[in-house]
Order: sequence, then structure tokens, then C-alpha cells
Amino acid sequence: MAIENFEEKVNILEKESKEAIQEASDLARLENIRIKYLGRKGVLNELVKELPDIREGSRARFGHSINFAKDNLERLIDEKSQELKNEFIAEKLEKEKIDITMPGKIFALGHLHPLTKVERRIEDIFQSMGFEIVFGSEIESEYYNFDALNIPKNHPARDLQDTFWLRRGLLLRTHTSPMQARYMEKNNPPLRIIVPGRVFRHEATDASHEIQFHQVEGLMVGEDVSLANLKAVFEEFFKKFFSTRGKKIEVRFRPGYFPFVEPGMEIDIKIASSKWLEVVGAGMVHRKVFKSAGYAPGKQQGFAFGLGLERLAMLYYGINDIRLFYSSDFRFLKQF
Ligand code: FA5
Repeated sequence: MAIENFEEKVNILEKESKEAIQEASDLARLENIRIKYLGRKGVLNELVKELPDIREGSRARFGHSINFAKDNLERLIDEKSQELKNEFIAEKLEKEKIDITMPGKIFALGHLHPLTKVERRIEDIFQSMGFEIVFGSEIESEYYNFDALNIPKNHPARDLQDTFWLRRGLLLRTHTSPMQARYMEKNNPPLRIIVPGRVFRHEATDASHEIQFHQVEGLMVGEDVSLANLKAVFEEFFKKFFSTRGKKIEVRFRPGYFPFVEPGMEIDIKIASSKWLEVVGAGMVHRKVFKSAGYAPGKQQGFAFGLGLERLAMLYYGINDIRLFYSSDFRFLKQF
């Protein structure tokens, strides 16, 4: 065969492969083209097999044109491969572009319930005054809820706290005071504790009464604890508690009756032009309570108090209906 015919073949193959390279739209297709033309069994190598058909004097020229075509194709494939890689990267960058001037997404975060916040505030303040935090059980015995607190069966004071009765002399505690008796049975004075917790009363609800609410019991006992200490503790407590609200409050101590204290008192608070709200029941621990706990008569003195947590939270946040705390209303809860 004449050398011209071979050269013609090589030219056609070169042209055809160049077009295929140009059109290759991704790296996989480009690789197939490379295999087709430059692979071990590729078109160009197949052509080499026809070498013996060429006149001897022209073989070198033929070999040279094949090699030239191979080099040319390799270069073109490399260039195309780089071009496709660049395109791929540019496309990816475009797709994953971040516009840092766009406003960020706001994720809704949960937060603590206002009553939990107030409880922690109260705990912090009393802890700073040396009180230890202890907890009691929501299910109590009739003995600790009433008898140990000088409220025997048939005592009219039992009617002051309408009770959810359970079976076998158990009940849902109507106040946190049972922990006074329980704690003193196991611990000797001097002592200083608070008992935060949920209590239950079988009564009609209104803007300042719930059937379940929280109290923080307090108890301080020692040889010379006096009513003056109770007053001082509460003055300090209220000052610290309301300090972050910038509110001016008035505190009123007035006589109150609880069978487990003598004398007893109630503490009311008033903020600006609002009405007085009773928030604490308190007094000096009754000798019969010390006796039930097993303390020797006449040696110890102490004060106790029961603070209404919801009432304090109402004053702190300016909430006028206690029932809102348990309404699960997001419009209300989101404000805190
Ligand atoms: C008692 O429960 C006594 N255990 C308090 C006490 C302890 C007195 C130690 C003396 C010594 P009282 O029933 O008043 O007391 O309740 C105490 C506080 O709980 C009240 O001042 C009020 O703030 C809150 N409270 C009472 N009833 C309710 C109710 N139904 N809903 C919301 N808060 C209430």
C-alpha cells in the first residue's frame, strides 16, 4: 500500500479523534476516547500492525507520523481533561456559594420555665445566707403533714388546708412543712435549711390560688435564734430578690395563725400601686414541734417559714393571674 494512503488514514483518525475530544462533556467520556485511540489495543496501535505492508523506505516516515499523532492526541486529552476539571470545580463552587451578607437562620431555643427560674433565684439567695437545700416527698403521711406539726385529728386547723387524701393514711402534702419534722428527727441543731417543692390543695382556683403550687419551706434552729433573725433574713432576702427588677417594694409583717408556730405571722408584699399580696407564712417553731422531733424541751429556739413561690414569681414578673403558669400557653411562656 502506498504511504500516502496510510498518511491519509492517520489524518482522518486524528481529525475524528480531535472532534471527539472537543465534544467530550465529562472525564469519563474523555477516558473512553483515550482508550479508543491511544489504548494498547487502540486504533492507532492497530494501525502500527499494518507496518509490514509499507514499503521499507517509507516505514520510518510512517512511524514518525503515528508517533506525532499520538503525542498530539495525548496533549489534547490532557488539555481537555484540565478544562473539564476546572469546569467541575467552578460549578461546585457556584453551587456551594455562601452569601455571607444573608441574614442567618434563627433557631428557636427552649428556656427554663419562669417558676424554675424563680426557684433557682430563691435557692441561690438562701444558699448565700448559709441555708442548705433539702427535698421532701410529694406523697406524705398524715402524721408528718399534720400530727407532727401540732395539728391532731379533729383539730379545726386541718380545715385550713383542704386535702387530697390517698389510701392508707397517705395524702398529697398540703405544704412543705412536714420536712421540718422529718429533718429535725434526723439532724441536730444548729441547722438552717430550705425545702423547695410542689404542694397540693383541694380548693377552688382563682387569680391567686391554684390546686397545685410550690412552696419553699425554711427552718433555722439554734440556741439563740430569735424573731429578729427571721425579720433580718426576710429583709435581706427581699432586697436581693427584687434587686434585679429595680422595683421598690414594701414589706408588711402581720400576725397570723399556724398551729406549729408561736407567735405566727404572715408576710405581705406590695409593689408600687398594686394590692398587698400574702407571700409567706412564718413564725417561731412551736415547742410541741420540737418535742415531736425529739429535741430536749426549752433548749432550742428557731423560726420557720413557708413561702409561696408562684406568688413571688407573680410579683417579680408582674403577672396578675397564677393560672397562667400552668396554662402551657406559648404566648405567655415565650416572654421569659
Ligand atoms: C402554710 O402552708 C404553712 N405551712 C406556712 C408556714 C410554714 C407557716 C412554717 C409557719 C411556719 P399557708 O397556707 O398560708 O401556710 O401558705 C403559705 C404560702 O403559700 C402563702 O403565703 C401563699 O403565698 C402560698 N399559697 C397558699 N395557698 C396557695 C394557693 N392555693 N395557690 C398559690 N399559693 C398559695
